[in-house]
Amino acid sequence: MKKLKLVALGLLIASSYNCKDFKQGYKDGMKDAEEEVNETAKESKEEVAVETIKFMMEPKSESNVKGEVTFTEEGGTVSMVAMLSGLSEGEHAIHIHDKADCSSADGKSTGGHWNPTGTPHGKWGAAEGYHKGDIGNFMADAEGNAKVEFATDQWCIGCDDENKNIVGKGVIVHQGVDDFTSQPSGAAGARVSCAGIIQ
Ligand SMILES: [Cu+2]
Ligand SMILES: [Zn+2]
Repeated sequence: MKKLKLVALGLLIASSYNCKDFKQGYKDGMKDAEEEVNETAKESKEEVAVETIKFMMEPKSESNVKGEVTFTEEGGTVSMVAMLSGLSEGEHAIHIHDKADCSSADGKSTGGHWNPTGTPHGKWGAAEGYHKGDIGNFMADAEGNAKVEFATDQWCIGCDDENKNIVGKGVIVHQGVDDFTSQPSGAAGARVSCAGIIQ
């Protein structure tokens, strides 16, 4: 009888140990599953954070300059790529102007340079100051084509910071070159292509 009791106790201990083991194993499994869910949520959140907007650039001031401009925001940086054709060979200026309104034939409906910080016109990054729209100059090849690339963490697409938000502004390509010193716009000449940044 005593022997039987001992065996029963032994079984009880063994089974409770197994049960605890199983529970621990189950818990670990749950933890893995939770981590997996968190990882998936994180990945999809990052995917949502990439935003791309694209616009056609239309000829202005009786030019043939057209193309498209794309803005992509990822990880706090906005990248701009403009693909242009119909330019004269050589250097031209490109800026972001104050309004998304390309309705006028000369592109002046976009207003002056986008300048939310009230600083002088200048070369991007200059210590003396520069406009948030002062992208600068680029080169067109002998066929009149150009690819303009620019990236900055000082812009955003549709955020609440009006010192950074490019939505509601306009992209202007000029016939001439930005001298980075003439105020308020670098004496870059006629506005030959325009796109409104409208979300
Ligand atoms: Cu301009
Ligand atoms: Zn400027």
